Amino acid sequence: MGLYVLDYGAGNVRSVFNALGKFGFEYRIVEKPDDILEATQLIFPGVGAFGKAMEVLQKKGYAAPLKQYIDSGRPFLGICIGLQCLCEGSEESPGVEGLGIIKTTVRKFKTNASVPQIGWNTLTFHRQGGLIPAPPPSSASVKDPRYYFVHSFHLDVNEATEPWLLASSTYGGVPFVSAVQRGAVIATQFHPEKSGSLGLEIFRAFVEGTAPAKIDSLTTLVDCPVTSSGGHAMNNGAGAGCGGELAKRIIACLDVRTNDEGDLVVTKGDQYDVREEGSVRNLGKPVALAQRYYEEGADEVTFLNITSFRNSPLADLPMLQVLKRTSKEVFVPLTIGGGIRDFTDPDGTYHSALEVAGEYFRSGADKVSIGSDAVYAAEEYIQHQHHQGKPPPSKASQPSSIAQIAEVYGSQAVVISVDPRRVYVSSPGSTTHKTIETKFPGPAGDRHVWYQCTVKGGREGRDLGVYELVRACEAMGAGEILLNCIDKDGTNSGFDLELIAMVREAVSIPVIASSGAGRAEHFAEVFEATGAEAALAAGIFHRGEVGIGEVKRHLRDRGFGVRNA
Ligand code: 1PR
Repeated sequence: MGLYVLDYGAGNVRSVFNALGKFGFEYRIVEKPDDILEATQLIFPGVGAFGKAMEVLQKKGYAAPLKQYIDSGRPFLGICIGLQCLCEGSEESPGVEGLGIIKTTVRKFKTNASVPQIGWNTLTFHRQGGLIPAPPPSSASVKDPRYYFVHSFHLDVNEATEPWLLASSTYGGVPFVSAVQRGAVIATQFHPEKSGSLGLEIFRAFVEGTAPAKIDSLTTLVDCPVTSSGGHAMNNGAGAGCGGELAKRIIACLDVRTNDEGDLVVTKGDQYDVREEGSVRNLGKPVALAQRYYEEGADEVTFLNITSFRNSPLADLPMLQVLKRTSKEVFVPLTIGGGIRDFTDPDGTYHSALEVAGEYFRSGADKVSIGSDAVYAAEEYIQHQHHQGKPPPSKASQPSSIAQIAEVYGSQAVVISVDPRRVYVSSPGSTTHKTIETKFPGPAGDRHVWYQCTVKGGREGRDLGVYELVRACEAMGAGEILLNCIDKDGTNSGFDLELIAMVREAVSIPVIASSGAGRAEHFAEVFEATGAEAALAAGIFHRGEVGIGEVKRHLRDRGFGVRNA
């Protein structure tokens, strides 16, 4: 009896526990197949890969009881993979059978937009009165409500999904199912546990049982084109009434380290130098600051543990505590970076990067960001490419940390944090790295530049260009690029548009522009000039010079879709 949560072992289930905890709801975790049959309410959250999820469900003997539970019509809330598993199969894992409740196959996004879809999208309601409140059609008071999505695969809006369809959205011109409901069986492609207060209300309505019963008697509000073939419906992304544009994301970044007094503080560098008059700059406490940014409307919060390369990350209990405490209060995606790599403890115990990442996910992170280790992995990957046809270099045949983490937690959970600096050259031919012609010549008047990757927080330059790095990381399975720039960091002079445009073109995964934001206009500028999907800032938010709300209002006035403006 009671509310159960099915934790199949991948992704950030802690956020769902935190969302339930916020309302004081009691729940149990499914530990054996009988728990599913005994439940009176069941939540199946999940990110990660379809094949992995189904494999675990089968192995633990959960698949059959789950199907039985859902067929009985008892209250069910599936999230992301918890929706996709209801289908017959997925292009993500050919040959793997799903639960077969919704008679369709989950498909990969085929669009020119960057995949995965990461960010805040709107819903178009096909029925009213379901678990997710549809704004009244004439309401001007509800401003563009948005929910957080992160996925590469989706359910088509087609004849098979139509009987289930509660809401759809559009991404890159492709309409897809964003929520289904049949009686008390509900599932969302988006993550309510990461969709701020709107998302939390979905948990409340589900557990309190206030919404579900009404849905079956409803009429279709909006006709999203339905295809009979199961293929994509035709949609120009604008006129068909199937959702709008993905919002540009504004991310607050907290560089965290221990100061000379031994306290964990948020700091901020000027071109990565975080010391002022000999001491580490202290701009506040990590949890309190993250919570403030959440309340001010940040779409994501990123923590970078900037001295992690010196220590063993698993021993970094304060950082894990920061994540645990933050995720109890902050219901937007949390990224943690710093020290995601293989390492060996002083006592000789070996820990893989996957293990380190797993510890962060279990502590409340939705994504991990890999810096130095991504550079080493890319170097090996490129070297391996050069050796094609010859015996591979020693370690290159082992999967990189990027590949390992992406396989278990999904690409969308792996961010690559890049710390480049400009290197001027007289002509493109004078280096093997990809160069661009710059509008800002170097001190000696050189008009060509390549961007050198660094490791260890910018302390060591490598013989690797950013262009080559990001392409290699995408090929290894990374889901997003966090693109810093040492030359611009802390300068308030605007983003390095040339760097960001180059990287935006190099990869098809989302790019987060970072370093140099000084005014709200800089955000509009970077989105207009480069097409970056998100922009991150630190100093201006910490010092209170520009608020997140101000940035969003400016973007909205300039015609960008934003959340909460
Ligand atoms: O190499 O995997 O252990 O990761 C270390 C991580 O720590 C990397 O993501 C690296 O970027 C970060 N890091 C290391 N040293 C520093 C430092 O500042 N001394 N911080 C550092 C990097 C850069 C940004 C910053 C933006 C925006 N911080 O994320 O927040 O530049 O700043 P602004 O808006 O004030 O201009 P690993």
